[in-house]
Amino acid sequence: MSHHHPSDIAYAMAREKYATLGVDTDKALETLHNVPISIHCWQGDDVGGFEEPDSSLSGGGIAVTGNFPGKARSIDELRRDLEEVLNLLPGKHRLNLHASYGEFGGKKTERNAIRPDHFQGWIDWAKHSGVKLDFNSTFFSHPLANDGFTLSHRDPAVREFWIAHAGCCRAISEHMGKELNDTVIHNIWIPDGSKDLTVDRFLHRSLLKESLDRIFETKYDRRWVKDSIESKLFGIGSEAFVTGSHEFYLAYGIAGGVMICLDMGHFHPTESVADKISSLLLFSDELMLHVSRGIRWDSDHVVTLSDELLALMQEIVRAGALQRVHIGLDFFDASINRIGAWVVGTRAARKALLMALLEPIEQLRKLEREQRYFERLALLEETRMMPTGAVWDQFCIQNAVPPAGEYIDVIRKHEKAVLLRRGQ
Ligand code: RNT
Ligand code: ZN
Repeated sequence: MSHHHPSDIAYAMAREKYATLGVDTDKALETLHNVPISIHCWQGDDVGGFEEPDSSLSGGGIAVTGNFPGKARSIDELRRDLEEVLNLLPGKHRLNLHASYGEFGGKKTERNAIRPDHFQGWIDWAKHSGVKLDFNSTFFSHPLANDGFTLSHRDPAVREFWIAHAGCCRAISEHMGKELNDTVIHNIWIPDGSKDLTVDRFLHRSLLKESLDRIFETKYDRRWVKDSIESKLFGIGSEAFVTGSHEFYLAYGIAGGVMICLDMGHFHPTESVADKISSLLLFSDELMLHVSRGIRWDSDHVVTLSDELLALMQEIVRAGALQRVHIGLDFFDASINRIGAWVVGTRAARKALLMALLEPIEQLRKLEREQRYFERLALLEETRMMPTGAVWDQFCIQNAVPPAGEYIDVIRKHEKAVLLRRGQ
């Protein structure tokens, strides 16, 4: 490698500086490259999906705000947008699909009747694009979710419908796994809960437990499918009661051997999701994450390089758990360029991971062991001033994607040429 390009010189200097702290930047970049980030498909069309007739986002504790032009109107447009996104992202990626994103060929297909072939187009696209897949049952935006309850509904017929839906989704996940020779993580999040004081909490939670037991009765080879269950604190319309609370799924997951999914927006605003990692990993083999950014509430803002995000990645790396924690994204913003939102958020997640990998962990552990706490604090402070940016740019260049802020112009041009020409 010739050291003539300014970024090469910057990297050479950064590498030397990190070496003085005992950190090997080349090794960090190699690790960084191999950690997959599962990109959520739903940032591209405001969680609308492509069911017939159009179900779009309604009810169920999720809200998307904004009306920036250029939202993907078809699966074809969504795929092209994703390709644009992938071209601007360094490292390995997965695509996290929702059941409402199947190809139903213009026909109304009930959610308890969806099949693997409705997702064959996505599987082929994934093979072609070199990404692996994850999957989610879709328990919202549906007439049978309008009461605010699905798997924990009082009416057994409603529960049956949703149990069958999850059954279809797990079969689809298995098919995807076999086709891609990989493990698909199938996630369950339900909007179940009540706006106001609920007295029969025990009933709803027993019903949810029963429904989950039924769903997981069917066993799949963990080579192809692993399930995760995602809790929530509250949602719009479920302020007073949420059936699937953290305690519920934590207990269910540990007792039943099902992975927990932690969404960063689904806890009290001052609660540290990062600090849960080292506890959960002692009782569960694996974890799923929905990396998000809440502002005041579960607002699903575009992920940025925040202290919370950095702390989360640090805890994963410090616990040596990169193989056990699956990083997925979950944010949606319709008020800015959606491709830009995807790119900024995904790059931020990987930047945080890089910073965690560049931590002088051996030195920090030594200081801690020796109770030299001032020095530990000082070293942690000084790592903030290290030339991380130069290492990041090197990573982008190695991966043939724009370094630093060079993606901004690419997205601006694409907005003019493609997005602004799309109708609503
Ligand atoms: C909702 C959950 C859930 C959804 C996606 C679309 O609060 O976070 O994960 O955002 O499944
Ligand atoms: Zn989520």
